[in-house]
Amino acid sequence: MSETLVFIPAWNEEQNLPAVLDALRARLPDVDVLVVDDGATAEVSRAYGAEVHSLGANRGLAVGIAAGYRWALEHGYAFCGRIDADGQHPPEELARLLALVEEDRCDVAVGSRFVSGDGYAAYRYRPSGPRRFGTAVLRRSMGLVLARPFGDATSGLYAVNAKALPLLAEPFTSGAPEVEALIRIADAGLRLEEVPVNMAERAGGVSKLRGKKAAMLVVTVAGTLAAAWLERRRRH
Ligand SMILES: Nc1nc2c(ncn2[C@@H]2O[C@H](COP(=O)(O)OP(=O)(O)OP(=O)(O)O)[C@@H](O)[C@H]2O)c(=O)[nH]1
Ligand SMILES: [Mg+2]
Repeated sequence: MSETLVFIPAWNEEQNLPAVLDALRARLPDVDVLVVDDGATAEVSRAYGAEVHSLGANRGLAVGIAAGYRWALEHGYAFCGRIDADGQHPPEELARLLALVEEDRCDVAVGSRFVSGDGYAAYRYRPSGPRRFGTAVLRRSMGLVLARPFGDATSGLYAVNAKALPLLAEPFTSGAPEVEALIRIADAGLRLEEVPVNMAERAGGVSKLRGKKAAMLVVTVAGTLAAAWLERRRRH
């Protein structure tokens, strides 16, 4: 057993998983790999050498994320990474994030398209149209709630150490689990780093985040942030 687990939430990603699992194995040969499967991906995941945690039916991304961290917690891993199954997260970027937590430079490292530095140019990702508005609103409100700037609050590219696992293994109650995760991490006083990374386009299949759903996400995120803010005021 490795001291690091990398998990991949996956729902109907059987076309994309072979390339993702091969690339992950090539760049990070020593980590254990878990696919949190909501359907259609168990067989291909095993064929490409991953462990599979099947949820049996489509339970939603929020459930899949908590299940991945819970697996890492219950199996005693010291470090845990998360990448998407659609090929958007290059394994070399995950490797950079994992190095940060392994070197104890932070407790949680989140890969970000919207911050610059370390040779990553500013404005290398310009969301288009409605997404630009959504990300701007989200960035401002995250800044308020976390009391620090945070550019890419819906990123799913993560590396965390064991201190963060109990927080992230608890079920997420909103439709914006990544935002909820960041709030939990900040509230617990863990060291959080937003790290510039490059991301690719989804390799194939359809995004679960289109049209009405994308608009709903903005509403959901706003609700999650407002709830966190009210909860804080109640406690003070
Ligand atoms: N287990 C599980 N995984 C899911 C579910 N919904 C999405 N995923 C996975 O979560 C990851 C992110 O989903 P995407 O549809 O790519 O969402 P996104 O990256 O925010 O949106 P795009 O930028 O348009 O790709 C992918 O690996 C999906 O397969 C779900 O209901 N259950
Ligand atoms: Mg995606």
